[in-house]
Amino acid sequence: MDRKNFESGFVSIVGKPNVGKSSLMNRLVGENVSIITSKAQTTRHRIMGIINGEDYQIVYSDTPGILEPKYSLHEAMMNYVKVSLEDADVILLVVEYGDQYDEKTYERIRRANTPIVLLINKVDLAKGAQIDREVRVWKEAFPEVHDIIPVSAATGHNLDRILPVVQALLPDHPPYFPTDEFTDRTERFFASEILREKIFLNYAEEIPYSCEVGVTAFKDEPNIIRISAVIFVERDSQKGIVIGKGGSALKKVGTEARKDMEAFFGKKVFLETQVKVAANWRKEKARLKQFGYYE
Ligand SMILES: Nc1nc2c(ncn2[C@@H]2O[C@H](COP(=O)(O)OP(=O)(O)OP(=O)(O)O)[C@@H](O)[C@H]2O)c(=O)[nH]1
Ligand SMILES: [Mg+2]
Repeated sequence: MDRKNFESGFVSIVGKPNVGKSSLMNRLVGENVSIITSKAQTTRHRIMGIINGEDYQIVYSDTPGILEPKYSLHEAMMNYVKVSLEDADVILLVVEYGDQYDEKTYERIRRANTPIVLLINKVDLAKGAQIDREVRVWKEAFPEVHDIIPVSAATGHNLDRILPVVQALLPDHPPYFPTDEFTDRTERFFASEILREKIFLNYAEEIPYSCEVGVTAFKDEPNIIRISAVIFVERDSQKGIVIGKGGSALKKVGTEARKDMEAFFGKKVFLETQVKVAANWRKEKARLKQFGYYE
């Protein structure tokens, strides 16, 4: 293949929690690489999603929502954001309809010296004229942005406008990844994320934030994938909540996760789950390292 005119680059999707970064990521990549829930701080990692064209490769990075760190897990999450901003050839800054510019969050993005495409997401919640006004307000508050596109990850509105804008900003570069890959992450990672999504969806208050998932075995056999996972909680009292009366809560979570895993891997899955305590893991660097948050 003639690689002379090949364009390739890193496109980092950043923004505050819950604005729809992962929803956009999945739409742009066309695969469910990132989990999505209505709760803030769903995404904890930098996850790459790759699309390949005839003469280009785009490596999107989904990132955790920008926040003020309160414990070590948050620090690790914000480090993913920092590195993704440093690596970026293009920044896709996502805000949601109704958001306003604030210096504290956006100042360092402004300083990144990288072209910024601002996506105002969730415009399905707005009326026509309101969208135009919102675009004007952002343009005034953030004049450095290269382009502003009002979009909806939910309805698909204007999503086709993103690719040409991003493509025009890609540098000449050979592909970073083999052109048949759509992510940098392993099957084990996706298995653990799918289970974590079901935990976010099924439990209230602190539980989702207190849980981490580790996949201890992933055996890809001819007709079935056998997966063993451990759900770590922070305190003994949380174990009972996660398991539920007679194991009912955990059973529901496990069934929902298994179904999604089967759809994702395109294969029958046997999923076995256990709940263990990893005391205060969110604050313990050594634990976070073990869970894959630090290299
Ligand atoms: N109405 C509407 N809701 C949306 C849209 N895009 C995403 N959402 C919803 O917003 C919520 C958050 O979406 P995510 O994609 O998980 O947001 P995120 O920015 O990745 O969130 P964190 O990972 O927690 O930072 C979910 O309930 C989505 O269904 C949209 O275009 N319109
Ligand atoms: Mg997310």
